Amino acid sequence: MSIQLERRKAVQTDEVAGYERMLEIREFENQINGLFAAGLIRGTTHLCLGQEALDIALAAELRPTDTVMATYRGHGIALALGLTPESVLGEIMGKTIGCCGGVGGSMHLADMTLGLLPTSAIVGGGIPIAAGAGLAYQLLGQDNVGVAVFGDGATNIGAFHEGLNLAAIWKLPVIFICDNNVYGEYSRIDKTTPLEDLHMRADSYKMAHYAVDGMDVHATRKGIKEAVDRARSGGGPTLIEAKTYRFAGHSRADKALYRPEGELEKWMERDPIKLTEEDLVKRGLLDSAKIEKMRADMTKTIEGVVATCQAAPDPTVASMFENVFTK
Ligand SMILES: Cc1ncc(C[n+]2csc(CCOP(=O)(O)OP(=O)(O)O)c2C)c(N)n1
Ligand SMILES: [Mg+2]
Repeated sequence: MSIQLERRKAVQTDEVAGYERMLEIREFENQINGLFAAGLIRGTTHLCLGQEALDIALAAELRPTDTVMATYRGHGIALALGLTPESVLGEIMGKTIGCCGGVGGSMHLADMTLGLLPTSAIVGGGIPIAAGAGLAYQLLGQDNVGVAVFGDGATNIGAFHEGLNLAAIWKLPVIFICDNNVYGEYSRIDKTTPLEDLHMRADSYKMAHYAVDGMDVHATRKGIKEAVDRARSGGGPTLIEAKTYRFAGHSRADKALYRPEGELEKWMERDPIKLTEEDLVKRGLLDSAKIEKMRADMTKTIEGVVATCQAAPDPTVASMFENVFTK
């Protein structure tokens, strides 16, 4: 079994491994901040800090044969699904060891063996693509599912409504997951969208829909499982709204000064990593000494990944034209 599939299996079979992956995502994103400031990452980058529970829940409930379309805020999803930190950071730093050979960058992460189509910067763009994957599975008679993960802002895009309508009328095996992290770029949701519970929009397509607590890995897994079971058994699509919060700004150096005072602190009381630790300790699966060691080990591991990626070769200019066509 490849290392990627082993990593995927770990989060599906072991809750402590799931917690460890959340730490990996957190540490990874914290390092990216510093690398960006040091000029070692070109272009831009969007951190998923605060959204680790959703990433792990997805990876735990989906099979590698399902298809996932995610957004530019996709580092955590890629790591959770099983891509190695070297292949994700290598891609972000534009190195040949990256999952797309270093020519894609932070917003274009992919691994077809794990079902991750290239992540995309086009807001809402993944929604019709996931519906298309669902249509393919329906026509082929396979019980795989197409999944689109997108932000709250994407629910105001035409592709959201077209994708949901098509999936509903053809009862496609698709799961639409909206990570409602309260902000779309630099705008608070209440400035752009006239309703709070975005999952209600699925009502107009007669589609199953509900919200889940996106800070709680168990609640999110339960919601995704229900949708997966419905899709695999021919029951059609579901819109899930995961209520989360973006701990960082929109991208790179954005300090998010537009946030009301105290809002971040209030959400950080329900930091998904903290909630998971409390749960695992309560159930006797971890204790504070083990947690401290896991955190320290993860910091070292990711520092090692950074060193590996810094030392890795840059792609040639010619490699830009290499994977453009397929036979
Ligand atoms: C089709 C399209 N329109 C506009 C943009 C510019 N844009 C980039 S991110 C963003 C906000 C999206 O909000 P949300 O879906 O909540 O994502 P988040 O910022 O939470 O990641 C916009 C409008 C884009 N990338 N694609
Ligand atoms: Mg958002």
